[in-house]
This record gives sequence, C-alpha cells and structure tokens, in this order.
Amino acid sequence: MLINGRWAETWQPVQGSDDDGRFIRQRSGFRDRVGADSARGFRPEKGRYHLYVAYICPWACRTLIALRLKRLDDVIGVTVVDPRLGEQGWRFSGEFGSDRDVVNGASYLHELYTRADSSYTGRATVPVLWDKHSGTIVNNESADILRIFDRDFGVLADDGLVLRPVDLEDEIDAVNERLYADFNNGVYQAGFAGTQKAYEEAVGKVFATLDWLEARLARSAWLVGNRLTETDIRAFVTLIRFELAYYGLFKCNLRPLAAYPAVSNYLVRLLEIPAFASSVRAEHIKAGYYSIAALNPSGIVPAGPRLDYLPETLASDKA
Ligand SMILES: N[C@@H](CCC(=O)N[C@@H](CS)C(=O)NCC(=O)O)C(=O)O
Repeated sequence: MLINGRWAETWQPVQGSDDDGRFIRQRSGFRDRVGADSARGFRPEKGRYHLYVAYICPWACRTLIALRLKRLDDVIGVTVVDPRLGEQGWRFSGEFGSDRDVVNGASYLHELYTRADSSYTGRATVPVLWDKHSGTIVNNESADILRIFDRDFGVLADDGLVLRPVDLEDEIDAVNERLYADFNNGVYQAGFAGTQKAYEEAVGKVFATLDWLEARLARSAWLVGNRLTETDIRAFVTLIRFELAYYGLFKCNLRPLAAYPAVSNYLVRLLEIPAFASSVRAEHIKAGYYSIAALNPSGIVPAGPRLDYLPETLASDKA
C-alpha cells in the first residue's frame, strides 16, 4: 500500500482484521461526483474521463457493466489492469489480455494515486474514475461510480434505462445493504477469515443470502421491482465469480450454484445481456484470485470448473 505517497510494503491481500480475525475492507478515499453534485467542478464531458478496472474485481466490474448499460462507451475510455496482483499491486503490462496505460503512461496503478495526491496513504484499488482534464481521481468507490454513470452524465448517457429509479430507491438500498454485507463482501470475509469462528460466521451468511435470493427470484425475474436495476448488477458480479473462485479458493462450498435453480436461471438470463457478458473474462478471474499466495502458495490455477452456463468465448482470453 501507499504511505504518505510512497509504495511502502510488498502487497498482501488482507486489508484489515478485527480481534476475532474478521476481514475488514478499507474505505475509499476519493468520493467526488460529476455534474451538479461535484464539489470540485467536474463537468460531464465526452472524452474527459477514464475508467481503470480489473476483470477479476467484482467492484470494478459493476462500474464496467453500468458504463455499458448506460451506453457511455464512446464518452468514457476504459483501461484494464493485469489479472495478477504483484509486489507493487495492479500493473499495466499489455499482456494477458490487459492494457497498457495510454492515458497516463503509468506502469502501476499506485502511480495514479500519488499523481492525484502526492501524500496519499491507503491501498491503490480498482476501480478508479480518472479526470484527464485536471489529472486527478474523481472517485474510487464503485458504488458511487455506478451512480455517477447512472445519473451524472445527463444527455451523454442513455436515460432510457435508470438503474436506481426514484420509486424503487428504498427497496434498492435495503436489498443492496444485505447483498453487500452478507454476499459481495461476505465471500471475502469467508476467504480471508483469520479464525474458524470468523470463517463459519461468514460462510453461513453467504449461503443464507443465496437461500434468500433463491426465494426472491422464484417469485420475480428481477431482484427489485419488475425491471433491471443496479441491484441486479451487484448480485451478478458475485454470482459469476462464485464457482470460478469463491467456491474453491474462498471455501464457500456448502452447495454449488446448481442447487439454486432460480438463481442459476437468473445468472444465465443476465449473461444474455451484452453489457453483463462483456464484463466477464473467466481466465482473468481464475488467474487473479488463484495468484493470491496467502491462499494458494503453489500458484496452481485449477483446470475447472466447466460451467455449462458460461459461453466458450467468455472462458477464453487466456491469462
Ligand atoms: N470500496 C472499493 C473496493 C475496491 C477493492 O477492494 N478493489 C480490490 C480488487 S477486487 C483492489 O483493488 N485491491 C487492491 C488492494 O487491496 O491492494 C470499491 O468498491 O470500489
């Protein structure tokens, strides 16, 4: 991570933990908006902003899906980091189906953080929404970036689809809260638990949430209301990684997804939407998660699983 603007230690995956060995995620440091709500005057403009993502990362991929659903592809550029986190964190190598940083010419993502704040202390995480105009980070919190894409780009975005419609706000927020705590972050709490107790607590929450999702999706095609919302994006990014990484590496293995027919059908339906499918690179997900030496010292990436619901094209792009 960065301490006072200097890369201080070899990268390690555990962000923080409490006295019982529970994994704690760092809070994001850059939280501005674009448009009327921007504290620093970031205006919505075509070609001005750039999004840095990793295909392995569920948080980054939720912003990528939102960008494509809102048809902002021509307005905001995208750069993809390498799937494996190295000694200096996320790298731009142009190898493994990832990109070089043509916007800033950086070799590592942490360089963008110190360009934005020369005394930055914290982890250099994806996603990053970068302003090319003033050479700084607008926001590095995926939940905010999702809403920036949904609301802040006005006529530059497709307003035919609203990811957090006003009439559904309360329910979206309530479902998101449970999804985040017990599922999106719950799988990480299972994977990075420092004690048996913390692991069992986390894995229990993950599968209780899958039971709950199954019941909701048996009644309705979408998680909230009768249309696609940001809640579906939040559920998708964890579901698509479930069997590729969390079931094995994070020990979330009480049951496979196939034990949840409504959830499985929902995942297949979401994969039919190009914005969702194009955010998936199975080989990046496997290579990235299984490169975490603390959890997989040999570095061996499993051959499977073969997932019937995953189109061949998404499983390729060898990392
Ligand atoms: N709160 C952030 C979390 C992002 C996050 O934790 N990203 C991970 C990848 S999945 C990361 O970049 N980790 C690098 C590190 O911890 O050094 C968000 O949702 O945007």
